[in-house]
Amino acid sequence: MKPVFISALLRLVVSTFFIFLINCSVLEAKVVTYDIDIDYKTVNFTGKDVQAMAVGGTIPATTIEATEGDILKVSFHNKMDVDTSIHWHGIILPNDQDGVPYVTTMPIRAGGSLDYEYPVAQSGTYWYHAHTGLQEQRGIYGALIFHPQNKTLKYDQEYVVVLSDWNDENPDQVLRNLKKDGDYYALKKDMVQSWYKVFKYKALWNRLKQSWTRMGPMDLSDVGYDVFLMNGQSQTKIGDAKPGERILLRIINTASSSYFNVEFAGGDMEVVSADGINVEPFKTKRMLIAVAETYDVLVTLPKDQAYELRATAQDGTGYASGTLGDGELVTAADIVKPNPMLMDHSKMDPSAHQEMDHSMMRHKVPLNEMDDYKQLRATQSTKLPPENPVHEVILELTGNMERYVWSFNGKTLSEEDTILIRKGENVRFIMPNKTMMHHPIHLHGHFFRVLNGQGDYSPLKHTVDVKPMETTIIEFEADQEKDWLFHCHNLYHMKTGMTRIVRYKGSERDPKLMKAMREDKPGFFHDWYLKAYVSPQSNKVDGYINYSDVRNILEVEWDNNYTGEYEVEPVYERNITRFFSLFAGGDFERDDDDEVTNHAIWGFRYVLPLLIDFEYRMDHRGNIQLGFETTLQLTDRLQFNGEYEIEFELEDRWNYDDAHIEHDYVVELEYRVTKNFSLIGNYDSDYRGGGGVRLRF
Ligand SMILES: [Cu+2]
Repeated sequence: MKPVFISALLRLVVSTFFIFLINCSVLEAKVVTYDIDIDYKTVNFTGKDVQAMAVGGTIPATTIEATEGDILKVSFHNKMDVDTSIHWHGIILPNDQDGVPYVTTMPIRAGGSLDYEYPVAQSGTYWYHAHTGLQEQRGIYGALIFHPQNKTLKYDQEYVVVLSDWNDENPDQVLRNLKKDGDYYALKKDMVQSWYKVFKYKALWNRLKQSWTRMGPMDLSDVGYDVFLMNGQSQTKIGDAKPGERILLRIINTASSSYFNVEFAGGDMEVVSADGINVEPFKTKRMLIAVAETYDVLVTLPKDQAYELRATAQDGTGYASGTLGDGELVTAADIVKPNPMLMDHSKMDPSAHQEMDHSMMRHKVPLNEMDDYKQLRATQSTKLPPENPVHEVILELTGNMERYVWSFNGKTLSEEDTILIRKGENVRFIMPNKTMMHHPIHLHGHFFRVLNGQGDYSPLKHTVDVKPMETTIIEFEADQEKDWLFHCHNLYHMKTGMTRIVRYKGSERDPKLMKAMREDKPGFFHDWYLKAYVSPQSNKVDGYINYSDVRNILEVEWDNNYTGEYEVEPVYERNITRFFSLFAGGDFERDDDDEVTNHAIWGFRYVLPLLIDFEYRMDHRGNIQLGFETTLQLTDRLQFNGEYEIEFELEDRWNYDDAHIEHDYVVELEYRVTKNFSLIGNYDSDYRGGGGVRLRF
């Protein structure tokens, strides 16, 4: 035979063999399909009917299950009149299946459908949720369970436990309220951090230290929720467990902004997996689960009784409860509502930790921030390939609670959208948290190592809780392509700017997505918010209007009395940092001598230690004015507002030789009857004393 023929024959045999192999693996992969509607649904969690959004007709959504090695095919049909989207949280999949509208995937159009299809390349407990607006808070979340091909853990039963938070109030309104006042829900949560409480709890030193460094008080949550849910109910029965059985609980925190302390009344929980990946098992009595994290725990019912699994919101404002087993109920211990007054995160280094724990116990504050992370240890080495170049990125977690803007390195997504990385590097994110809140930070499409002191066995996670005033370091091998979202999983923080796109250099986003984004203008994080008040009082009327986005503020402040005096001040203000802004505008005034002055003004505003707002202002005649303003929350409802101005008034323009000095001040006591209605008593150096009301809009 001719050699040409032999080689051709050989090629045929070899290629047939490979085609056979490929077919085998395709044949082996089972295709799991789901066909699911997304639609509005009327729910009633509080005694009031409210329109929610539901996937597959339920909240939480239909649990989607498959086995590692399967092909998962899910068709979603959007029956609503608004676009939606579904993101697969913690799943390694092709970029275009990730489900972030305009970034990786098209939105699921109002009235339209979208098909997902990807190979299931992992096992464990995960979840899925909407990535459009604040729809997740309205009900679009559910469990996603990928079973292992070979079960290594021994247990008799497994149950899914989906934790979430719910408000009847529309989440868009919740965000508008937070934009008006970052502490909007403090009263509802009974978490107002007043000076009365500072003295009551002898927390003066803490408070002074915090305000000296211009930090507001420690905060465990922004939103005051109506109810917390376990598998869609505030009280539920979990499975049909029998005493002695080993039960695997797949606990998923799908809440929009609540962390939960989870405790089981039947004894310790054995943590066997975190964020879907098995860890070295360890036992714990109680665990704090951050937003978007998942944990698998093993429990056993000691006797033939019912045992409570309780998930208490970290801020202590409520809990969701489930029972395992039948018979007389054994309840989990009540968790004392934490007292943020006594939490001093300015000295949270390991050596100080002991001290803090001690002082918290002395005040009967629960140790609800147990260090599960330190105990998390991978079952095999997670070391990154040492030959890869290392790319370090410092991402400070930053925020402005007063304006309710959350950001990385002081910039929101609308101002700086991408973190550029290269395929084949080991990327390390160093994240110092400069705020007084926890942030659950999540990266799409990757697992990262959390450097928690476990060395080569650092655990792999997709979501990590970064504690107030602490630094967390994560690292991962850049082994994907294109764009992946990286953000705080507190829905309201994500929406107001604490988001980035991790972009692989040299691989482009699908032009179809860019085009859709240009056409739809989803206006990510570029929203404008309005806040205003008016105070008719016996001696004067004053008012304030503020219309602002992330950096720009248009504001008008005015006051007048009933005899023709007035002052109106419209300005444009540009926020440079959390503490510093520039402004320019006009000042129009008529004083008690009927003298009218119209001045152009400009200057800067700066936040001084002890949270005193300072203003330096000059007008076009050279007059200079220094202003100081502060608010002290005295009790839950009573606050003191004070304002003091020194003016250097010139007889002649720009001639400082004969400047005369004037003092102006306003002091107010404001009693908040509701969030939008207050009683006011004031003394004003221009208008004398009086009283009245303040209406907020
Ligand atoms: Cu956050």
